[in-house]
Amino acid sequence: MLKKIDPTKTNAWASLHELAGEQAQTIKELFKADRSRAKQFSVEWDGLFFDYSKHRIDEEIMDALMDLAKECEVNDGIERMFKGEAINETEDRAVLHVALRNRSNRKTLVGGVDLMPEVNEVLDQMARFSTSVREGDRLGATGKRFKHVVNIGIGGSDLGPVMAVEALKAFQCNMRFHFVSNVDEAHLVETLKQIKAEETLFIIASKTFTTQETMTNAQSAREWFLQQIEDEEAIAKHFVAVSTNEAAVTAFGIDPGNMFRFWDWVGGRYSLWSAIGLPIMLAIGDQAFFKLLEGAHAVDEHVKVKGSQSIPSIMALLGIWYNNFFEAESHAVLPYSQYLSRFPAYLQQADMESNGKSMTRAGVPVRYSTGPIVWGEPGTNGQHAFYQLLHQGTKLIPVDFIAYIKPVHGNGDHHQKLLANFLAQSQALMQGKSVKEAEKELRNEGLKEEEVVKILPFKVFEGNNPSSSILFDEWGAYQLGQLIALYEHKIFIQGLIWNIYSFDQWGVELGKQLAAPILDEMTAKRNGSASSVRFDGSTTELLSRIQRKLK
Ligand code: G6Q
Repeated sequence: MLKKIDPTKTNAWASLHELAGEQAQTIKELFKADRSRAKQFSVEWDGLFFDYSKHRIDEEIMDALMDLAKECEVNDGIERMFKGEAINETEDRAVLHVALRNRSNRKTLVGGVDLMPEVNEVLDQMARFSTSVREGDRLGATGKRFKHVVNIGIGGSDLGPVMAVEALKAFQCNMRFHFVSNVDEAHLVETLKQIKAEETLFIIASKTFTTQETMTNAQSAREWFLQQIEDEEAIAKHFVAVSTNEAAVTAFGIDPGNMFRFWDWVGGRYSLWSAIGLPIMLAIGDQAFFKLLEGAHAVDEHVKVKGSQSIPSIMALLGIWYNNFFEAESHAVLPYSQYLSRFPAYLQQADMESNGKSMTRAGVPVRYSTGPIVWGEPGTNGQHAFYQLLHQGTKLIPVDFIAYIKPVHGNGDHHQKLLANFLAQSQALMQGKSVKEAEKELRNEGLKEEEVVKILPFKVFEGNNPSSSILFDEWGAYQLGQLIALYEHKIFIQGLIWNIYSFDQWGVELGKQLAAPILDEMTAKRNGSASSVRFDGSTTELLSRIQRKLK
């Protein structure tokens, strides 16, 4: 069980409050005062460079943040997770996505049973399957090779694979990958327009195999398929399932032999390392998929050894510094890579579903701010849009910039420009532009005195906006594994300090229940039955309008 420590009762919390109040020097001034700052506040590790020198921190503040981690017993929490304790207490489950990428194959015990043989067995099954599809040994019902893979799943059974397939597109085979998640028919219909049934492999991905959206899309896809290929037996060749629920998979009509298992100790949003990652393996091949696991495993080992001193822990503590001592409400993640265009959306779920909690582990409401609003878009696109608010808005928004040094493609010119922008933005956010600098610029432009006076206030940038830079030497599956795992551990460590449970998601479960009575009501009305449920006035009004218009 995780310890239940109120972070606000620690000595470090009180010190941090004082330090935040006393802070007089800007980041720019801190750089001027200390030439070794960039070296002191950066970590070079396993082909990546984590620069956190552009933050409102000094040695004393970092020491106090580390003390906070110590007083909240972060290392103890990390150890309990790796040991397979049921740290997801509200669901009485262990949290072992780390076992899925345990490339050392060291024993990982739950209830005295080693999980690794089962994990490896499923990985082997995935590898055999993906190789046979990629190499054309496994064909569709009419003897054609698969050209399309359609993954039907939502939330944790969608966002990870979507993000990773996009992130590693440069290394993909020539099949096309589609992801259908929304129950809005448009998502499925527009996908089906692009494919031919006889060339398509459907993956129905659902941990529970009961999720409304996924089951609805899966049924419709099945019906569509049978309209194209009028042969029930062809289903076995074109539909596979990824789930923990064998009974429901069988009931749906998928042969258990075409099912890839995972386990209840894998949370949905932490499941891309499991069979949920099957589309990723199909896209990049089993060897590259194993590299992805290796990258994440390397971070796991780093966290195990370094604990609260690890990179994810530093990321977590910096987040807490702004979230709890400067009232920052959000956190921007800005990858300078088109391949990472879905990374912020993926992270939104990973972070906000994990740490969007207001109850402590002791079951009493928190009295402090927990998980931030996570958002972002790739650079440089964002620069031409919302960066205005980062530079001159009224909100404090810490930023993570992400990039890799070696270009994936040959044209160095594009990449140089991309990296120049990556560097320029973090620099500008920190330095800002003083009145003096802005005035000099305007005068150099040859503006008249009265124009300078008029326009000057709008040209000033306060600066002192904090950011981290995560810079990889190169880009590939290994690095993506590292990147995701860095954030996973960051999220966990923040949850440990905030004294919340990061691995349940009752808010999401609520969403799964809410629509049911309304849908029942709609069906009842369509069948001419009397209303059975009383809704609030607004819902009743909206519902009857929908029904009137649908008649
Ligand atoms: C993830 C959440 C949630 C879940 C989806 C899909 O951590 O629990 O996003 O992944 O609701 O659930 P199924 O995989 O059971 O369909």
